[in-house]
Amino acid sequence: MVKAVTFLSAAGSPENFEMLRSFFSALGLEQGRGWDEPESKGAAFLAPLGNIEFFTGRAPQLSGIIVEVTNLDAAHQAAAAWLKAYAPAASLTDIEDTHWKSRLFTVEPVPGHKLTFWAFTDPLRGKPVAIDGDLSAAGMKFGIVVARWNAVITDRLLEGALDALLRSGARRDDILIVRVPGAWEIPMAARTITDKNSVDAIIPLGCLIRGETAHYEAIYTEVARGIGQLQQETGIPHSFGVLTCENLEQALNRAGIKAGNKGFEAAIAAIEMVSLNRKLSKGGRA
Ligand code: DLZ
Repeated sequence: MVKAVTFLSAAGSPENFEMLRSFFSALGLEQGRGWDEPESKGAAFLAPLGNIEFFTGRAPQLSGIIVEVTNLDAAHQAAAAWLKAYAPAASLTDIEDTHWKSRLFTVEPVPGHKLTFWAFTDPLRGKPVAIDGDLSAAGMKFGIVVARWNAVITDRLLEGALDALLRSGARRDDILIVRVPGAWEIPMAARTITDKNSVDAIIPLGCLIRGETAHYEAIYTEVARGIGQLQQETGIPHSFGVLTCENLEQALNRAGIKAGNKGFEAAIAAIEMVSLNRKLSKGGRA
């Protein structure tokens, strides 16, 4: 059956032929098998997809060879660079919007060889590619486990987490806050909460400072492993709001001074994962 559709175009002269070959190569089109015979020469360029389209009604403002691209701005830049180097007098339009949710530009690298490059403004045309969790915490229950060690930092993480939950619609009564001595104790408390209380997610908050913690690596590895394992075993989302820092300054920066508040971020991640889990357990509808 049909194998390929070929658009044949007479270059007009050997100079034009070379110019067109150079232009299409510059635009990144893959070269196909051309020919070189005594009486004629041909250069082929391949596109991954070809269409034959018919229409009635309003014309879609396209002229010459029509090339759909994935990145119109990059194609425009490549065309402009080529024209500047080889054909400064050739015409290149600005990128403009069309009436069919696309953008396009036209270029005539060689007189009589007009090309229209275009791309959809929304290449997915409204179809979501991924299922995302929403950021509404209404109707969700959370357990926050916060370490007392380095409280000057962990109190700020707690403030950030509560801010995120309450601003996203959680009720204060639906947030259980548990304090533990240090980061080491977080997984154990988290396990008891998930066993004995009905929560939708756990938000662990702690702060380990390398310079002040002789067995930093040992504590950190075990806390991270414990929280990860709990998440896998219980199927309840556990975010990770345990800071691991070189010094107090770095910790302060991550607790709201400069680089955001990791408690806030951990709470948002928990909300998103609860929402995502709910969607996935209902069959994955976005
Ligand atoms: C012992 C200790 C040290 C040295 N440093 C920290 C730390 O930086 N952050 C933290 O959350 N906890 C620390 N801890 C306490 C341990 O996590 C644990 O609470 C104690 O060893 C008691 O089991």
